[in-house]
Amino acid sequence: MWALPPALVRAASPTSLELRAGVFRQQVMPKGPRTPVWGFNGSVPGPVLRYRRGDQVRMTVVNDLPQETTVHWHGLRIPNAMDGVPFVTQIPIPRGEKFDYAFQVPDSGTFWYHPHQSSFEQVPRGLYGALIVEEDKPIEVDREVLWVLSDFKLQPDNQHVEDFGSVRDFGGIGRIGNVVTLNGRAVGEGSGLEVRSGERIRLRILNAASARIFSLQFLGHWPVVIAFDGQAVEPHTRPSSQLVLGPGMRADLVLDCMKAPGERFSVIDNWEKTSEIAKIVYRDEKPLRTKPLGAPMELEPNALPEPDLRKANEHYILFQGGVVGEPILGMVDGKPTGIYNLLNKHGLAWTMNYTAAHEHALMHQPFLHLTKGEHVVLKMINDTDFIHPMHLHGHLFRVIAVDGKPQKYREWRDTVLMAPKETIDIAFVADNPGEWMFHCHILEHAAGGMMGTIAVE
Ligand SMILES: [Cu+2]
Repeated sequence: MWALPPALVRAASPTSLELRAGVFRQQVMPKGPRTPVWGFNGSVPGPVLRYRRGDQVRMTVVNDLPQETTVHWHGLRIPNAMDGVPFVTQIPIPRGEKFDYAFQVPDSGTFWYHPHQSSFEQVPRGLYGALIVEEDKPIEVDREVLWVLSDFKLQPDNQHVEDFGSVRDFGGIGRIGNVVTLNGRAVGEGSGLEVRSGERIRLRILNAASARIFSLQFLGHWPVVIAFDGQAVEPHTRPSSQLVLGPGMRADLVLDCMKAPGERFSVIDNWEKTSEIAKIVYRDEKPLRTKPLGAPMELEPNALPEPDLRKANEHYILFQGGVVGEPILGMVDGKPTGIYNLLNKHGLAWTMNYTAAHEHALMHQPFLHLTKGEHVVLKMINDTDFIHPMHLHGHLFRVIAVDGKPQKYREWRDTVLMAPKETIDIAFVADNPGEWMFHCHILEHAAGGMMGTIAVE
């Protein structure tokens, strides 16, 4: 479990760094052979990149993979040319070559990085890592812990099931692994969070899975959510203390460990069936304090442009498709195509505003044109029978309403879960010029057509 004493929690990564995407073996399962994985700098997850707000960062990505790649800096509001989207913001990095990313880190928070090229294969093979930007004045905690959650789909010999990119995953619920991982290792006996009674932990959680949704519950504890997707939210506990994280989403929690020395509690995921993700193990040690630390939990918010709903323009996005539900008709490469041909001829299953995007054919045909500085309400209408974590690049948005019902926290996010048949209103100011991806972060859905670009010009 990656825990650092507070003194070491200050920014630690060099602002100039080489990130090498390569192939190697890692002991994922407690027993049996190591698993051949793809990862950054020889580990899954890749190195934790840790900066301060305003740092000027330079990252040389070296591609030692058997295919081309890019790196996307998920949640960071950076210039379009650095966004790492193949054929939209850059030519993918060929095998054996490198690309320099350089940008200033604009916001504090918990972010991450991963390829945007063939992400349905490259991410679930292990190419992902956390990128943390410290607040100027961090809240007071005893220590920080990072949990990167994901999964692998492994055979009994610990090798991958080599069915990346199957049409069944594209049109269904995505590639769900049979091995849940925490910081790159299968969850199980070793997944213990050792704590001292009385201590306050800031727990940063990232869901880096390609398709799996987590609904976490900390038995015996009531963690307080202080940020979603890196952005400060009014500190609050979730109903029944359930924290739902779709692919790509992050949460920062404050965990006051107020149970007695020697006690143990499970952290469970009960999204579909209940399973244990980790154990909170209290050391047999004199409590650090007997009442929770009284320090404030509010994070200093980032200076995000506030959308004015009175002058915002409304735009609509209709999502259709999937292998369950109404048959659909969509446009592929400018031609109307029925669901049968969508799937069987093109390997596509989803449409946004009646268009199914080919990964390499979507460039320069944005489905929405916004004027720089425009205040926007996007009404997302999910006409499918599936849940989708929708992710916008280059901007943060406020979640305003769900099925017309105003939201209590109106939280800032870069990825929002859209339940089947649900309508979600998000609002933002389109202030970052360029062509920005807007796509489902179930990476098989994105590859299956559920993506497009929004032009800000
Ligand atoms: Cu989706």
